[in-house]
Amino acid sequence: MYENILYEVKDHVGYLTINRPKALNALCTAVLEEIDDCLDTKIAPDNDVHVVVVTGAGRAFVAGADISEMQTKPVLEGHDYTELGHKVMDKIDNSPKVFIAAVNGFALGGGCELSMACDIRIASEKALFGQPEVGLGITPGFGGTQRLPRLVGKGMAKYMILAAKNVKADEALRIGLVQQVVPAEELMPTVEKLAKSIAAKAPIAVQQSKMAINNGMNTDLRTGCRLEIEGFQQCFASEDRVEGMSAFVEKRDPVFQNK
Ligand code: CO8
Repeated sequence: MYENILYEVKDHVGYLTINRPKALNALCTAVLEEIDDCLDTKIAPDNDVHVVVVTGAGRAFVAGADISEMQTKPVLEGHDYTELGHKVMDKIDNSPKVFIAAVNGFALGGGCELSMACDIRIASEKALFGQPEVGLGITPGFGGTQRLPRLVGKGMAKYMILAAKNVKADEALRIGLVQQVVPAEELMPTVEKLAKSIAAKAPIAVQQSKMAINNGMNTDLRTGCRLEIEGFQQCFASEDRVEGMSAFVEKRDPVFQNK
């Protein structure tokens, strides 16, 4: 039983909600440890869940790392805290499952970083993104200096990080930080529909595509294309590839078995 997060599964989709609304879902150590545990013990071993939605309870997605907690930390403990945050973000980023951030409100600092560790970001019109850390005397510490430029380019990332410029949902869409913006009341239905549509695809094909994109972005084009060939070959050897192509030829919906 968790105190700061909620996790449930509906129709083969996992829903992870950061549930500390009084502190705008700030990521204190306890929250990060609970997310870490949930990723290891509930999400990773569940072969029925291929897509996970991450959102926040109340008016924020996540308003950042917990500033009150950080304020009291000596230097070394602070280092452990940033390691813990990175560990959680890396687990999400490198998971074979697809993570969708349903960004319902403030996504600042560690909140923006949590959304960027996810594969896809869908935002409510009320969402606000930013990396305000330099105003607190720190750099982004959960991957922001690395994931933000990879998503929006170096210039815009520097504008947001060095000048601590927040961007509203429409601007986040324009710069490619989010993939879709919807009215607040449509956020969860939109994300649910997207999650189900991904969950209905061949899991091995979705996983291999995610891995090829992620690993390819960290290498040169030639090596990336080799990674794609390896992933493609694994898919081609799978039963789900036979099912997907047979279903097309037979003009019916495929039934994938994750084999
Ligand atoms: N940490 C702790 N508490 C927070 C945080 C936070 N990040 N954000 C909000 N809260 C708390 C407030 O203190 C307040 O608590 P209380 O009611 O007890 O006073 C409650 O949430 C509601 O907040 P506000 O009253 O401030 O609500 P407003 O609507 O007036 O403002 C804002 C909302 C604009 C989001 C404002 O709360 C704010 O600016 N929050 C801080 C945003 C921020 O700077 N985030 C970045 C944090 S640093 C970070 O994420 C670095 C990550 C890497 C760390 C690595 C460490 C080694």
